[in-house]
Amino acid sequence: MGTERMTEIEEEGKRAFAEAGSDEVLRELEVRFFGRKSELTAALKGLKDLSAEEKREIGPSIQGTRTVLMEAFVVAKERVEREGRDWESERIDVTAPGIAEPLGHLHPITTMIAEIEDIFTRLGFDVADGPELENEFYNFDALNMPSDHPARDMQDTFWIESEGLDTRYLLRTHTSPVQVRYMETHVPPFRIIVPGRVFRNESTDATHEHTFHQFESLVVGETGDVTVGHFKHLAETFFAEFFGHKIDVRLRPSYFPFVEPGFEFDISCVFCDGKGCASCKGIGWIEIGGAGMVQQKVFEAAGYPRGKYQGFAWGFGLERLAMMKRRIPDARLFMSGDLRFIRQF
Ligand code: FA5
Repeated sequence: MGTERMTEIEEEGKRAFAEAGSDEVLRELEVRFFGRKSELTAALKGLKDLSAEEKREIGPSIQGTRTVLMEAFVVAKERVEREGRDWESERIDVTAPGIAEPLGHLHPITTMIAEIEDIFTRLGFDVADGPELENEFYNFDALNMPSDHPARDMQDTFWIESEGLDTRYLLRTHTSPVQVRYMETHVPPFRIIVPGRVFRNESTDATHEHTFHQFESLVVGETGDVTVGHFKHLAETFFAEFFGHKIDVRLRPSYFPFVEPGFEFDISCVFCDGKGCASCKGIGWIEIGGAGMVQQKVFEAAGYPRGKYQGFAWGFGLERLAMMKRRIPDARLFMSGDLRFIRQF
């Protein structure tokens, strides 16, 4: 078989592959040109019987024809596949609106903590925190409430079984224990805020939940540097920023063992501007939290010398503030896990 025959096969094959219109035809052509009984295969097999000179003469043309036809076959295969596709059924409308994945978002209390932290950090406050599982010393004793102190009954407590331990554990009833924890490791002057979750073993209603959030603040300096006047000004500044308009703060004498003098503080009603409405029961003021000048016994519990420092502490409930700002009727909604409520924020 000579090189002329190879050229003929090549031409014939190229034409046949170019004209092939279906998979079946292609399979037939594959057998015809590359199959065991094809002329090409026979020619390749026959090479071994040729002399070296003949091999040199005809070998390359056999190989060349095979390569050309293989390429023609691949091209034809791709073309047949492309032509056979139902492109219309595969059309993608890139302008069709997508299907939105459901997205979660921050809990309203979390958002409010961030908002309040933002206001205080702009005023130069640091943010501190402490454990929710607290021990008796920090939650009570260090705050001037030894175990026989009647004030312990003011906050109904979830006690943790602590048998065999060297101290009794509980779920903290307020954020005030962080005052002592912070002072143990810091030297005045400082100003901090402490947002946190607290727990009380009490029956619930629209303004009482067993699990809620408090915001504590503590400002301490050398004796004479920090006064009740500073507290009132700070509270008015904070609440005005928080509600977006001027707010008055008033103090009423009250008792908390860890402050002396102690106060409860009210803000002018945010709904009627102090004129008197249903929300403030016609009084014009709304009760917000507790405050006072830090008891020297608390400084002593934290390891400070008596009389060297002076400061104020205050704390308020976050749910009650959120209820006021967003007009939410029930404190129990926040921890209810009801997504219909959460999704509104
Ligand atoms: C305290 O917890 C003091 N630690 C606050 C304090 C700090 C006083 C620093 C002095 C100096 P009281 O028990 O009143 O105080 O709680 C403070 C606030 O938490 C209340 O004014 C109220 O807004 C909120 N609160 C109390 N109990 C609940 C409850 N069960 N559900 C929702 N909010 C509550």
